[in-house]
Amino acid sequence: MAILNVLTYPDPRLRRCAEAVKVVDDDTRKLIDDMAETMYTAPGIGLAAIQVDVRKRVIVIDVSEDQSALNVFINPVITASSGEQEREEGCLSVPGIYATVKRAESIVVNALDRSGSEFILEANGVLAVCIQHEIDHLNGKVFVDHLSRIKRDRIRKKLSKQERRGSETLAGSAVA
Ligand code: K1U
Ligand code: ZN
Repeated sequence: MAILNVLTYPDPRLRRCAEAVKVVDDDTRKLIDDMAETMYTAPGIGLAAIQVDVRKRVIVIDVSEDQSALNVFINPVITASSGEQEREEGCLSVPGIYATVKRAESIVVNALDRSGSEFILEANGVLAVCIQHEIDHLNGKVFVDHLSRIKRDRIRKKLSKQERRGSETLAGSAVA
């Protein structure tokens, strides 16, 4: 398995739309295993293939306390949604930023599993939030798009500051 590089907002590659997986084969399963390892190492509770620069409709999610319940969704489609919930979200592509987003409370999702078999899952609470967040990624959307322009601008500035500080530290340690 391998740890993949996660793209950081506002990288334009996060804006691309992922394409449906035609055949679930060993390459797809290798991608899933690498994505799961990347998510667990980060650590995070979800990851979409577009975040690791792969334009395929593949998502991994594990909202358990002990990383014991990996959910894999290939070509996921939300077929029903109801209610509303507001939760604080984070994103491995928007490091250090957390904000409250409004989403559906319950969803029904159809997808393929890692063997290519179709399944239907009814989800609510944090799992439903995470599925909606990751499907947004597959459609080129990042959670900050749900926020006001003012908040988005503030986040962009904070991230560029963080990036500048990171490169200054790197440059400093190269000299030392
Ligand atoms: O980048 C991502 O899509 C992953 C993201 C998923 C997510 C989190 C919260 C709400 C919706 C979607 C993350 O995993 S951010 C990190 C995080 O939430 C977390 C990290 C360690 C332990 C528990 C949570
Ligand atoms: Zn995300």
